[in-house]
Amino acid sequence: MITGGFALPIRHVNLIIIDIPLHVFQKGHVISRDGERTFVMIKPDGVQRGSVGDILQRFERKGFKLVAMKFVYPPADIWDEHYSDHVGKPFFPSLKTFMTSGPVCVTIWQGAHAVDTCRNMVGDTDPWDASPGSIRGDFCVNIGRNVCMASENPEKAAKQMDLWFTKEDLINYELCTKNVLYGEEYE
Ligand SMILES: Nc1nc2c(ncn2[C@@H]2O[C@H](COP(=O)(O)OP(=O)(O)OP(=O)(O)O)[C@@H](O)[C@H]2O)c(=O)[nH]1
Ligand SMILES: [Mg+2]
Repeated sequence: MITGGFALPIRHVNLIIIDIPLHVFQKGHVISRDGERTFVMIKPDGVQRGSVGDILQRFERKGFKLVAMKFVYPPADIWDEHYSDHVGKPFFPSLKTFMTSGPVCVTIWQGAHAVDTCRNMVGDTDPWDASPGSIRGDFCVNIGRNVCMASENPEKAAKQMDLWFTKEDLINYELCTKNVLYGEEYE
């Protein structure tokens, strides 16, 4: 029952009905089979614990397309840019030291809603909060050793992909499972 509020000035509303498929409005944009790209890194602890394969397999199993991958010893100063939001925070010096301590595996994945989905698959920053089933929920116990990262939004994804990869590093190929993965709801 409506108990309060105000009357809408209906006479001023021009109701135009256009037949737009529902999926156009999901997450505010058209769902494309090509989707979007995001950046995922296996951190030094993930590498040292022999978890690179297990972690990457999760993104493959989900149906995302691997478009770039590098195994690198990162230069110390890259973290000032990569984690620019955290420079000056109390944990930044130890974060930078740890992230420079060993090789990391950096990747780019592509698919529908890749940014949000990969982030959810990685899980909450503190493994204490991370749900079982997420990577951090399943692989680690310490916020400073949380094995894996994924970009938090499309802007960060674009910045991080540019920081770690050149255009030439991206491999252009068709995923042969694309049609069976996406079906007819995707353009
Ligand atoms: N020791 C400590 N480390 C922190 C804390 N907050 C963040 N970190 C570390 O800094 C990293 C970056 O922090 P955020 O960007 O806020 O968290 P996030 O996006 O889940 O993590 P990334 O995927 O690594 O970017 C985290 O993954 C942690 O390893 C903190 O309060 N204490
Ligand atoms: Mg982050």
